[in-house]
Amino acid sequence: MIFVPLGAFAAPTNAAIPAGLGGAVQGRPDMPLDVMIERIPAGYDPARRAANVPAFWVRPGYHVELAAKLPEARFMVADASGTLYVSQPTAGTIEMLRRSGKTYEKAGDFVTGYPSAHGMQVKDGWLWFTTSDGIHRAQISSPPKPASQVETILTGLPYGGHWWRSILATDDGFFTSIGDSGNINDLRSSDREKIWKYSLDGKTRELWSSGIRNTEKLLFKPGTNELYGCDQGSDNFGKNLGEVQGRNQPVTDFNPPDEFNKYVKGDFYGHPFVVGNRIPRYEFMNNPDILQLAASTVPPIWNFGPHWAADGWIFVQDSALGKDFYGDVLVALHGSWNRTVKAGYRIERLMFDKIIKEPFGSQLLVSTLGEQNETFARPVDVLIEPGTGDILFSDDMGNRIFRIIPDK
Ligand SMILES: [Ca+2]
Repeated sequence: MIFVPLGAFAAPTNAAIPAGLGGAVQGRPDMPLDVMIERIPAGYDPARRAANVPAFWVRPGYHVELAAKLPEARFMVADASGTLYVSQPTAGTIEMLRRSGKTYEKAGDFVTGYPSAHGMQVKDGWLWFTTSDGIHRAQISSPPKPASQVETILTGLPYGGHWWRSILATDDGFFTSIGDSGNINDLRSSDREKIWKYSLDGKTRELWSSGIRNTEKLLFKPGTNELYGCDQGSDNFGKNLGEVQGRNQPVTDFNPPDEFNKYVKGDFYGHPFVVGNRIPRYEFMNNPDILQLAASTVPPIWNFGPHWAADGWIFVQDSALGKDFYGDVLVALHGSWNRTVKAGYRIERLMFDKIIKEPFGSQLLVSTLGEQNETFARPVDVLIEPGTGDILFSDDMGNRIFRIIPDK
């Protein structure tokens, strides 16, 4: 995903499929459609979605219902009592929702007046949340009430560019990530393109990892202190070869991947010099240290498709999905904005080998692109719903939260 000014990101930016893809892939008018278009399986079965759900592709074995309508629904967390908190960065609000059966009703604003409020975490009775320039927390209550007081723990983080901040509070500190100010800026000497670990009071910090482009959510693998996150790949990979965005970009359309990374203290993850599995970007080919940078880059433990825009994600533990999903990851992919043909726009399951505990495959659960590549939703975050174990995912284009339910 490219950085966009706050307030503009919710707008769908994808053009419709160009008429006649031969014109879109100059030099290869024979390129088959199925190379350019995502291979969404046939069988858009309307029985797999409720009447008020758009014409998504839904994996056989599941169905999708509408759970809530909420403007600008971005990230989601739930507390122990089942209150759902949803961030609305442009409004600067974190909204509370309560479930009534299979749908949600508004239960008031938890906080207002925090523009760019985005990342959230519930820990020990507090809701930690981020704005672009800071980290805050407020006490939660049951039944839900607006926060009586917000503690600002950290201010002064760089604003603008990739403005989304992650938050992962632990017993001895908190992690946050700061992305590139643009597409491929060399910001090695700045605070950006890094994951930081701060003391709980925000007064001291240590560098955790570097070479990050835009990681919006950090989580420990359950039961461990291993830190993971998705990182969104850069744009215009083929520009130096003469590509023209939107008309003739055969290289960029397929490069680089979005990444799922294990972030180890002290390690470097490549950005902006090296993408995916240690491939240098053309812009940096003549750097005298490019091979050294490639050698020091930790490759992703999984590569998602290019421009899929991996946003929120979660490790699955107990869920309605069954034991087979335990230890897997679910990812909400917001979808491409500048690929010739749209890609991403999905809820994807990243499957972990149960013995060696590493990813071995990924599986499409729901595509929010229609049969004609129409955009019906842009997924932002995903959550296992307390009490039911269903999957919820948010959509900041249609201002909705959907529920994915396994067939009984
Ligand atoms: Ca990387």
